Amino acid sequence: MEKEISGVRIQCIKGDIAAQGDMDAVVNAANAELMPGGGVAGAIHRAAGPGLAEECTSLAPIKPGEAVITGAHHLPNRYVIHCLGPVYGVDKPEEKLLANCYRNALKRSEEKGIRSVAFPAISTGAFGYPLEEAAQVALRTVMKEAPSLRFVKIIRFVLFSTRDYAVFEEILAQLASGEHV
Ligand code: AR6
Repeated sequence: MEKEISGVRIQCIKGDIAAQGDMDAVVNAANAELMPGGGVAGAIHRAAGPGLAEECTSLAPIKPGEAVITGAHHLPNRYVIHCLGPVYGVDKPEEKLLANCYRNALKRSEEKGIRSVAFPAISTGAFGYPLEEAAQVALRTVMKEAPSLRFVKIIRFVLFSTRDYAVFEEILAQLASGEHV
């Protein structure tokens, strides 16, 4: 599913964030230390190889809402952008911190002239952010940023489960048609 907003193609697909070979950059749902973990971070570090964790060492720790960029090592992309999402119920205000992740990841992308970037649903796994709420924040934030992007032309949300995909797809359709905005 795809919607075009201010010349930016916003896509939702079901898939694996570590297997997005047609994208310039992929976003990692990182931990503060930028080390391998479970979920997205595990998949990204496994596919990238140990060089990624080595490169990350000098950039850590990061705070909730921040984003840092590294090379992609053995991943089929040019860059990895590492975001630390808020832990739901702990890092507050959650909504602002989660929106900052998406905004800052797009900022890092623009600085490098990146044209396509793929995001996972940050904070919705180990960090416990309810999926619908997180999807609203993620999609509203990238739609709000779209008009000011010079380089980024494709923003892809890569959802791991059929249910997660269905939620993102529905909210993107609603927001793009102007309902509930
Ligand atoms: N591709 C796309 N999405 C995935 C993948 C994948 N390969 N694997 C899981 N997801 P999480 P968080 C989905 O836990 O909540 C880590 O251990 C998953 O179903 O990866 O931000 C880090 O080290 C969920 O919907 O990220 C941190 O400590 C979403 O991606 C902590 O977890 C995010 O789940 C970060 O927690």
